[in-house]
Amino acid sequence: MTRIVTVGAAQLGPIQRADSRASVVRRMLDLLRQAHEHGCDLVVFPELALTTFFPRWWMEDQEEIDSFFEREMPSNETAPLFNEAQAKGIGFYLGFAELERANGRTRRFNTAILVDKSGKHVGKYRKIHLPGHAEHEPWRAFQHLEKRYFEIGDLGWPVWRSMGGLYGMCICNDRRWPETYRTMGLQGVEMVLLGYNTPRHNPPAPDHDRLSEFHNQLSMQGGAYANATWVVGVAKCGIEEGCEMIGNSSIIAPTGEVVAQALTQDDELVIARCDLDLGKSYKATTFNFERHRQPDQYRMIVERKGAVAPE
Ligand code: ING
Repeated sequence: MTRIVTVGAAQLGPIQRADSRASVVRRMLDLLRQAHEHGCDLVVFPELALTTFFPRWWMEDQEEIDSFFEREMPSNETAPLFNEAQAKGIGFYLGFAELERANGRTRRFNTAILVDKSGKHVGKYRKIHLPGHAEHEPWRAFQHLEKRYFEIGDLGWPVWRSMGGLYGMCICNDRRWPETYRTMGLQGVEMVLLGYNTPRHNPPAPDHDRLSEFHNQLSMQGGAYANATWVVGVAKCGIEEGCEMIGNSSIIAPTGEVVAQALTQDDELVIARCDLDLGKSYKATTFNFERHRQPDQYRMIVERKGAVAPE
């Protein structure tokens, strides 16, 4: 019996600073309605899907910074999303800024959760590869202060058995690093879900800007093929507070092929029927990890942080 999951990549257009969470949830509910009409089992929303991409600004007032974070999930504003998804029997991935108060400590993460078709919280992921910088760099057209506003994720990259398959999660910059996918590949992952907010302009390397969509798909296609897994990458995009972010949301098969992609930089549902067994032939041959990998030759990958060239 084939295990087909109909996936909806729910790309979001821009969210301006003044846009309320309620207005964003209304847009997400519309995408959920479309997903239901097309028989989707699972919907993937972007990274930091409830607010504008606030790490683009230097802020010093912690209260102002924390206004972009969620203290509970679901909250009053997001409960309608959880209720509607459960009523429609649709699972979903949701990215948001998490503020955790526990054991007398306040911690802040760039987080994603997976909720199954029954509304059960399957798992949580906290972003590990935080790009950008931690100090104010006024020379930049805009800041990218994820290293300042978030802690490095402390949950690893788990894989969960849910909704008939093996699912993993990551977030944005994680998708550029092969280690992300391989960690999940070594747990047999069949579908990696990820959201991203990717400014087109990268101030330290403007010559890369023209290749933004190419690098976006290249990273995910490489991860999908080398680990025989589906990859669903979903953008929040368009012009947010004057800063363009790329769309190019994509659903990529374990073959490495892009099977569906967004055509706009606005709210857009991209749909594909994904056979979770499509990676099996690769896992049994080309990427039979147990048969072909040589971990004792890979030590440098774990032990060395930065590149060290020979004298
Ligand atoms: N954004 C970007 C990303 O990795 C970036 C940061 C942009 C890195 C352009 C390299 C080039 O897609 C986030 N939020 O990680």
